[in-house]
Amino acid sequence: MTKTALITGATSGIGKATAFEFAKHGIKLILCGRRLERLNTIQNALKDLTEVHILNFDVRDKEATLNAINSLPENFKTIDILINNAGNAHGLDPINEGNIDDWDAMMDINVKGLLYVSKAVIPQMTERQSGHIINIGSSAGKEVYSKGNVYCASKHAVLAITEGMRIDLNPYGIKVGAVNPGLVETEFSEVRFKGNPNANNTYKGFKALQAKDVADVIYFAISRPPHVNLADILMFCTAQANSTIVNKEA
Ligand code: NDP
Ligand code: 8X3
Repeated sequence: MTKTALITGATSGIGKATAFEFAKHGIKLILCGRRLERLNTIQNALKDLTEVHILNFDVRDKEATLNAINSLPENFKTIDILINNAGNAHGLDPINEGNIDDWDAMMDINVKGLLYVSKAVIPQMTERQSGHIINIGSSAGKEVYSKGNVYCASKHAVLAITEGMRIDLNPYGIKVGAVNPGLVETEFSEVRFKGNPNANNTYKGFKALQAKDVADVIYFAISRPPHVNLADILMFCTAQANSTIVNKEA
């Protein structure tokens, strides 16, 4: 039977690559993000592979999130797979110099936004006693690094929420897991360093993970047999050993 996946943060990076990977396998898609033009372009690019419905909302907006997901058309109402991917880092500052707006953005989007989307989707999964939720965490959710403070906290929270979901949704047969990448070359650094022309230096001197590499792993996770759940995947590019050790060319 054709499955339907809802992907947040589908306008860019990991979410967009996951949409393309899922479409190749004929999975019906509900693609979410704030940049409507991009959603339209992606919907158009995928329309020959699968059915695509777009939802244009900001995950920080509780009402908009619940309304968008609750008002899906009949043929997209049953969500089998939820990929909670929307998120970013904002800033890289020592805690004593951190910007409160950056802190709000990370906690509101990465943590509360993920909860709002999950709140809109989980009841139908518990009712059907089936479903699969993958939360995109980070190596930053496993290990705190210098100046990572609040971003790391938000991703530690994603991991705690993932574990909590897996425990609470266990009686309903719902699969819950996290995919936690290290450095992935996406728009992530542009957002983190807001307009700084050196933002992309983050990925210079080594081959970082590409969005498609992460999408491949997400597809692998959702395509396992019914009795198999990949609970927690940590993935790095070969050049990266942990959050602080990256083997870069001189
Ligand atoms: P991108 O910046 O390329 O993509 C981020 C996506 O999140 C965009 O589609 C953006 O859509 C969406 N998004 C951001 N804020 C909001 C919001 N308020 N409401 C709705 N959607 C929002 O980054 P990545 O693809 O790299 O990031 C995806 C996830 O992967 C994030 O959770 C990130 O923390 C995580 N991650 C990234 C790593 C990396 O090194 N790149 C490593 C580990 C984890 P739009 O702006 O259109 O709303
Ligand atoms: C993104 C990876 O190392 O920039 O979550 O925090 S890192």
